[in-house]
Amino acid sequence: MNIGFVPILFLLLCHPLLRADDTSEKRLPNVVILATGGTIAGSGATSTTTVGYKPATVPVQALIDAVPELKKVATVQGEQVFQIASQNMTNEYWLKLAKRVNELLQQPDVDGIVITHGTDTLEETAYFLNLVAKSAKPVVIVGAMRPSTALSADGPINLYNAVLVAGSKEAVGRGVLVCMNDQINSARDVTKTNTSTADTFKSPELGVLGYIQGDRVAFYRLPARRHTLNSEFDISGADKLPNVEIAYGFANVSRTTVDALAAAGVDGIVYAGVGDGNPSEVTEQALADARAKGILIVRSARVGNGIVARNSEVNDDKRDFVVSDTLNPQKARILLMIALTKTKDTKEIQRMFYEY
Ligand code: DAS
Repeated sequence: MNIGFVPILFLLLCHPLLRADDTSEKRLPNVVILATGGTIAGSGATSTTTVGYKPATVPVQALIDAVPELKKVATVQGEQVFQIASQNMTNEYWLKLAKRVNELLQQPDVDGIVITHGTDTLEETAYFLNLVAKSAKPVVIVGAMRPSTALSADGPINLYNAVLVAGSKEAVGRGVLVCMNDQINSARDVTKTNTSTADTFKSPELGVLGYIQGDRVAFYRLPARRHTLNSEFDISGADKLPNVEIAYGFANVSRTTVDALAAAGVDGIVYAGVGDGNPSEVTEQALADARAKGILIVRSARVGNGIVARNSEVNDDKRDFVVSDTLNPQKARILLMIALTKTKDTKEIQRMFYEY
């Protein structure tokens, strides 16, 4: 049951950065930078090496030292949580990062958190934290599309902007945010849309939440779905997460992938269907057979935008499938994984897909 916006509003008004009489107004915000790797921490052989560089080589303090302007806008401290190219992200890394984020968010002297991250799975880490971070304080995820050694490296300005947003009053209560290319996107809607360009992160059709221009943080929208303090999920006691994988749809698809996942004993399968999440007759039967073994099935779509609706060309009621609403397959996988830490009831899980 959605606890609604009013209690959140009350919590926000108690937030140190929002209490006008508080001395916190006079000091710079305290922002912790948690580094995890990626291109933002990458290095190449020459200043024009924008492909063929090595990600995840530059340590967090060097990232901070490369942007002395940070001292103008926040008091920052850095922590190297791990150092990976984010295509190697795992549930274990996610749990480690989420627990450290939540520890820091409970500290009264921490006003916001920035996470430097590879761009390949950045949207997934952002959405995972959007579901499990337990604070209204800003959590901002940032990456780069050019390594730190490149001409016009985008990492330094992205990091500066991310710290600005993480220390801002305006960002309080808006869920986990992704700041790159002067834009502020919500964790739920943002996705990587280009393999190599600096403007790769977009929220197609649903749009950005705001912009950073000069030192101004400007918001124009609030996220519509539940997140952070308004989330029912808690991973504080978890040391592992359910195993959910994705099967991809295409013309002439066979049941091989779905059967292999079922045989591997996954807890859930997200099907990236064609059109509005359609499996072929062959793969629909494979999904039904997997469901009969107790595996949760979510129909998402490879299309990337729009609603995957219940009982459109598949009788989801009869098959006991869940539909992803507008979540793309990689994000539907995260919500199903987190949902399975609480329930296997498909009606409850469908409610979650309509609320988060
Ligand atoms: N391989 C990419 C990653 O670490 C590099 C990047 O774009 O950050 O996600």
